[in-house]
Amino acid sequence: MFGIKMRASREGKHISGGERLVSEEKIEEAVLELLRKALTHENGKPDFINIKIEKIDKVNYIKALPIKTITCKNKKEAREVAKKILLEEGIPEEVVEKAFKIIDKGGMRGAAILNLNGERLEPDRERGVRVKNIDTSERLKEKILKEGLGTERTVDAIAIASKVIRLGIIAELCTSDNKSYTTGYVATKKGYFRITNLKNINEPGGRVFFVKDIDEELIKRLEEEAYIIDL
Ligand code: PML
Repeated sequence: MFGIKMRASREGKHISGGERLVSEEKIEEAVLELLRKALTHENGKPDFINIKIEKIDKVNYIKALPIKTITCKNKKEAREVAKKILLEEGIPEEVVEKAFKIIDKGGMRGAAILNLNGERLEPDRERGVRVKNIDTSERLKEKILKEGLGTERTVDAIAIASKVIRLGIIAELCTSDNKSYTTGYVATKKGYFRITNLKNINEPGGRVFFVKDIDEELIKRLEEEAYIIDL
């Protein structure tokens, strides 16, 4: 398999990124798809696009978390729903509130990591931890889109969420960087809960992983181990 990664920026500021894990004969198609994504992103036109292709020796196949959408009428209601799911996983309320502040501030390319005392554990606070070497199988992607379980954003995010939960992260909270995309999610071992209106239009987004503890080895696995998420 080959990992293909794209990142696009303007005046040094990140605009979009994406990745695919594909067999050799699909490289060309995947590169074009990522290039199109870079050139048409709603957050702006890039002046720099980087596309990297590398061979990956070992790929793990895992099942996607079950997807459920919870419709909320506004951000306040959505935050209550997210909080309830996180409290059920044993995340203290003050740690959930801290996570909301982190995603609302935005500006991180990767995820912040919080332990149950609310301490930040990611080694680089500007960058965060970036979950890489992931993709969604064609049939899972088709199921999500055809059955209306989610959107293209879900197809990307279910790969991140399923991998991190498999690696032992207790829960993930996420809102999109895309200005107009207001549906976010909470993922736990019980599922991937899409929550509408988890942020307001034009607000930044972010990602937080909740852990008991984390070490260098787990960060390396989150960033490097390759996973294709399937049905
Ligand atoms: C992102 O843009 O990376 C976050 C995606 C959130 C997806 C929520 C959904 O499933 O609709």
